[in-house]
Amino acid sequence: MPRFYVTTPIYYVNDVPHLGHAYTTVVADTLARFHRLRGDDVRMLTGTDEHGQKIEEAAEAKGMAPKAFVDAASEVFQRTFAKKPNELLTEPDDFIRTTEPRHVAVVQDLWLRCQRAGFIYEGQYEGLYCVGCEAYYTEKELEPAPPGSSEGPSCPIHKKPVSKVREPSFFFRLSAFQDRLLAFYERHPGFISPESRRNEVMSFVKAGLQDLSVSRTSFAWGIPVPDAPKHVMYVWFDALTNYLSALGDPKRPEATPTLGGAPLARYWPCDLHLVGKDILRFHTIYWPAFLMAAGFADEQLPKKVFVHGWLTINGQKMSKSLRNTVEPRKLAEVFGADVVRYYLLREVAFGQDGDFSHAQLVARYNAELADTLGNLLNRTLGLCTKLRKDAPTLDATAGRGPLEDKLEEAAKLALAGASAAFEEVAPHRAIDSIWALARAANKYVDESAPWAEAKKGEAGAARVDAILATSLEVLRWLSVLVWPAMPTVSDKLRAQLGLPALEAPSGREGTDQTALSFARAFATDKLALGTPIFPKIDAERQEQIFAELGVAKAAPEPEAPKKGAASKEPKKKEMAEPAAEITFDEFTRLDLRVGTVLSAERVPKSDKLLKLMVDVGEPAPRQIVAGIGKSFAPEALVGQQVTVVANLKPAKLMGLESRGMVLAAGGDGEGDLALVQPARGRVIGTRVK
Ligand code: ME8
Repeated sequence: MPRFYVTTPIYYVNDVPHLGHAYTTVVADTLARFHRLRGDDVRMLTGTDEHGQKIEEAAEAKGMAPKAFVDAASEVFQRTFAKKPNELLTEPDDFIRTTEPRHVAVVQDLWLRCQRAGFIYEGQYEGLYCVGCEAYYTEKELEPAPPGSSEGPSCPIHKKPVSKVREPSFFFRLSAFQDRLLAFYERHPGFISPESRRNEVMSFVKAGLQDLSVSRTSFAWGIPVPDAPKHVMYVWFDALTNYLSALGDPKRPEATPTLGGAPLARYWPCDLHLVGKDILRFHTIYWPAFLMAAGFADEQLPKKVFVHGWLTINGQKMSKSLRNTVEPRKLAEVFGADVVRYYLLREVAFGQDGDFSHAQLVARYNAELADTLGNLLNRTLGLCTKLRKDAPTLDATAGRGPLEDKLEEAAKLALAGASAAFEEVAPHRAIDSIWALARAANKYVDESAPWAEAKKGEAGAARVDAILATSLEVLRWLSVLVWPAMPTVSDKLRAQLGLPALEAPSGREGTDQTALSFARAFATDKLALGTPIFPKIDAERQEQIFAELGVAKAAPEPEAPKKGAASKEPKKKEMAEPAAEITFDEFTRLDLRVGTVLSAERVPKSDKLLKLMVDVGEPAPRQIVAGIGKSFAPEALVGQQVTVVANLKPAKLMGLESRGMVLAAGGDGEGDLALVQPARGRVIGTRVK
């Protein structure tokens, strides 16, 4: 039975839910929805991390007892991500809190199993601890104190001096797992994604692992160590176990409660842990080592940890003063939850660092939602009303031609591309594939020109029906494809198409609703052209929205100096030596044009090169060989507008003539290029200057 168990990190309750938390949770929810649509038996888990020194101190600062503090704080996370309906339309199947008895019991049991197997022993800890990270540091990893300062070295993430800790402690024999972890990573190359993170972890483990202090005696807010009441457990031993405790304990089915009648063990091992890059090592080193120590075989370990990058806000590090402008609730109120979800999924190649920019959100909203998907719906339904008002069905069979074949092909490519991308945890590529279809459909309406066929009277009638039925069918496909990312937009699309909302419940196997067949006839008696789903945001409205959110007022925080490898801050590109100055006349010698990609295919034996046919407004399209194949699936480029250097001297690449160049930004990593595109659709051939 196909199953899919996906988790987010459990969030610390000393903070309020912010855009970073929303990011991981929305991606998890979108992937969970995709699997539900496919008919898989899905379970999605999120929750709150409520123990540890950091939380104890936060409660104290508020003058509250820790339990009362975490109850209130967890409730805010539940309202944001779990209770229905919530601001971002996320629907986890469970919300785990680490203060719940069901969690505590499983953590203590896991501890005992590690201890009985000889992997936990008692000793004395002496070292450096950062409360912000709830992590131990070696001298080498810290930032030295400024010369002349009386303070000690600082945490590279929190920039605050670490504390010296000397106390009795239990240790986890992490050093014993170095070889086994490396062998596990070798045998399961997909365990850590993306590849660059896998390499990072492997080098770290190869350099040697030290035993880990896993209990503390200097504070009390934690899970008690069994038979050692003075000790509370290290918060990461406690927190990581949530992924298991929420399911009960598969190693002890007799002690395992049930979920809807089925043993909880049904979802283990976990298919996908989604985490930010800040908590990479905890999930890829400690977590499998704890499980191995407790007797889990390799095939009982989690299948994949996908590590995503860091979001900045309008180019700034996320900070308390900026957060109010990007509170998930406020954004959803202003733009709608679906739009926020779309933007989070679309803007950043999942895995890379990226920026959340309000201006870019509005630009994408207008170009991709209003002008592309919204426009396709409005014009198609408008044409149906205008040209075939009272027809109860439209049949494409008689009037079908090569344009319909091509669009059906594009729909199949989009479905295959989006499905593969969702499976590969690349939601941005899934969206690319889906929007390639929406663009192709708009182009199809332009090219097939049903209004011109209608003018031919009887002679054009079959073509009119074929064009309208085919456009409606593509919209039906789109309503299915967008559901994981934008569930209520899907409902609205379907309501206007006269179709029932999709339902794909969790926790049981269902039919595969993505197994679409391309129907030749469309029932039109229930079509209901409604108000536009995505009304355009003009400059005035944008100004209003920004004022409402306080976007312009958010004062940029000064950049903290970046040192050390483990920085939580995003990398900002150092501007390389600027190129030599040119005059304006020299610049105008560059002929930059807006073009549209008509077709794209991989160049055999190259993973980097794509052969594109690009329409730049000339009588025939141009062949351009572009080195962007690691960043884009060919089908995702079809229909995209690009900026072309049109007067570049032709060159041969792998034996293929290339006439021009497609502009893209980035490119010092694997697959992180972004196309340079006009923010709104432009007429093909428009000069860029
Ligand atoms: O680390 N960009 O909790 P946490 C992208 N309790 N993602 C971000 C982000 C940003 N700027 N800020 C936060 C903890 N996140 C532990 C986890 S798991 C057993 C215990 C997201 O509240 C991202 O997923 O600090 C990151 O890993 C997580 O929030 C950290 O949340």
